[in-house]
Amino acid sequence: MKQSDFIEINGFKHLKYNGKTISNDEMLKCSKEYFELMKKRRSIRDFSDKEVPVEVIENIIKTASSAPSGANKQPWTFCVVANPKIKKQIRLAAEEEERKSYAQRMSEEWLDDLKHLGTDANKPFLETAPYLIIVFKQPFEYDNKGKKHQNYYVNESVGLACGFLISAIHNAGLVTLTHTPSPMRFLEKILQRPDNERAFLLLPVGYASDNTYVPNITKKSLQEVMKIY
Ligand code: IYR
Repeated sequence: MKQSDFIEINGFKHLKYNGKTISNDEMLKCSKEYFELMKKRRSIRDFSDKEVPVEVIENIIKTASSAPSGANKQPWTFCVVANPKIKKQIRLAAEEEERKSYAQRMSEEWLDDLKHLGTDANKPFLETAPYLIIVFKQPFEYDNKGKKHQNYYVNESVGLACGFLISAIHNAGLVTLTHTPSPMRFLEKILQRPDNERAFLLLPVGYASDNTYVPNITKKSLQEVMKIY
């Protein structure tokens, strides 16, 4: 980096933005290709136990952690679980909560809305998938003097990081599922997270098992989701 690539604005060092500009034709091609890639993503519930190199998981998490966040606080932690004993503990605790949810906590309408997905309280993927990524949000953090500081737009920020995470998983040729056992406090206990962290989302990561079928669902049309003013 040359000295001239930096300037000072409002007393803070700024770096010359080096984004490349591409032609409209290239833009069209790239945007179409990315759409073609992403529209093949599906939530997978049947996992193979085939191993995944941990470096791939590291790259995926580096991608997720490059997401924008309120005041660039990056209020997240990605816990990666490969240990079969911890996966089993998580499965047992998640299934206990899910049994209560399916039996008592979820409304008739909610259960009806889920019927076509074929979900239930059994979560074998929590043990079969080679990795579980548990995303924690940090509503506040401590500085090195132990003083508490609030973070900003925490749900938005961590939601964005999870979007990046899911697209990176798909781009690597792997599959995942956004699993939301509720309530999720058991994850904080099992993984012994500090008191400024709350479980946000659990994503098993790996390969789909052979001969996996997925629900025949469609996405809303562009006309339904995009309004031009
Ligand atoms: N968290 C439960 C139920 C569930 C809820 C929604 I909204 C889904 O899209 C799918 C499942 C579970 O993981 O089974």
